[in-house]
Amino acid sequence: MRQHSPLMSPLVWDLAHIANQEELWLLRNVGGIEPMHPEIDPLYDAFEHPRAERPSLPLLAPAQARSYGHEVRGRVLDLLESTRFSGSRLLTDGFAFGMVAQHEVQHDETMLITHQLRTGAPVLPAAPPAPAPADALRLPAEVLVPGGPFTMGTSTDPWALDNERPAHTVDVPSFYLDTTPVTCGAYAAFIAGGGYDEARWWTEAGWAHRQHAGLVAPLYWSYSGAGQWTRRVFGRTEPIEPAEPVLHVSWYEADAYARWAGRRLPTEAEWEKAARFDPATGTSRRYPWGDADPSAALANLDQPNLDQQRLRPAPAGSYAAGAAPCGARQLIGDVWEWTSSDFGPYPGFSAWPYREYSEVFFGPECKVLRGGSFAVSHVACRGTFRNWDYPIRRQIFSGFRTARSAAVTAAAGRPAEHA
Ligand code: AVJ
Ligand code: FE
Repeated sequence: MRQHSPLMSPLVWDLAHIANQEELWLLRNVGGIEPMHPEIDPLYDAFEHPRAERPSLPLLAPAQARSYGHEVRGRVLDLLESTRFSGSRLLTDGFAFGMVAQHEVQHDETMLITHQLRTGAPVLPAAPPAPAPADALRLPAEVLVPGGPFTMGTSTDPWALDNERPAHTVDVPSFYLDTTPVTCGAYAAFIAGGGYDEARWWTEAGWAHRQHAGLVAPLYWSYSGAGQWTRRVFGRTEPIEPAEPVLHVSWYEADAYARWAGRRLPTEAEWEKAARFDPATGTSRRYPWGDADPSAALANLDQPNLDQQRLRPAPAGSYAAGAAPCGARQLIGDVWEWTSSDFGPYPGFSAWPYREYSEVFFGPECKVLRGGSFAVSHVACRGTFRNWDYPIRRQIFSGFRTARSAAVTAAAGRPAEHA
């Protein structure tokens, strides 16, 4: 019931909101069934009540929220048995069911973000971090993605959401992309090198935010002296793992790191080309490794549902089997990756089935994140999937990797290289 941060809903709101959306889209829209509790609809409409307001609403209590969810799910399973996946756009390929399934797992990640924010008992027993991959040290720092057109987005993936559509051709000049996400160790070097102290690495808005918010390190990091950092991970404090991708950085911090390193964030099109383009066939894959569904050997996804729950990214260089044709690893899973791009419509976009999923967020206020985190379900993860948030946000499971244009000689960034 409690609100752990004004940025997040009370967990019990997410629980009943999941059920309410399922009721709206499946029982009412698809099934034509009468509303079960029309009086509660406005409470769970995300656009009627911003997150900060939600704790003061007369929400269903946990037991009521659970029984509402079970009641809806039982009726939905009955409906599913008698539904034919044809006859309307909402039903084709079971889209409405797919959309609702994706909505639920997205809120599962949201709820895990709340668990990371909250204080109190640890979420999980301590599990040792995964070992670093054997070839991590031999991996090239960056990979080349050759220039040329590729197919971005999709018109055929049956459960793709409106913002991933339609497929269209984008010409992406040659560029280099980090083989792995930026690690905690590399990020600690940015901090130690004065990255947070010099305005020249930051955009104007980023520097203003860094000053105003007093940023000195990623969210959840604490300085323990002598160059050492600890961080809070789901209720436990531990030393940072230098080999793990950095988490909980804002777009402004990611962008500043990239400039300090003499590089830049990749555009969204660059990210997707690196993740999907297969030069051997000239086509775009569903995932970096091909079209096969994700598995535990290919990507760090679905962590909330695994038996061996670590609830954290794997060390940089993991998942060799999930590498893209260009050689980049961990594009899917582990950490959401900030791109330089604003969230906008693809050419030919049309809002469907509701404007409030994507369209109302289009514009320069939101930056796109790609690839999915350890907390993302495979149901809501693919090479075309787009996430977005404000550039100051960092309670999300956000990291990044950097890029540079191949045609241009990399400008020396950090002071050491000028010296
Ligand atoms: C795509 C993660 C930005 O949580 O605001 C959940 C997903 N949309 N319910 C969000 C979503 C409606 C959305 N993000
Ligand atoms: Fe929602």
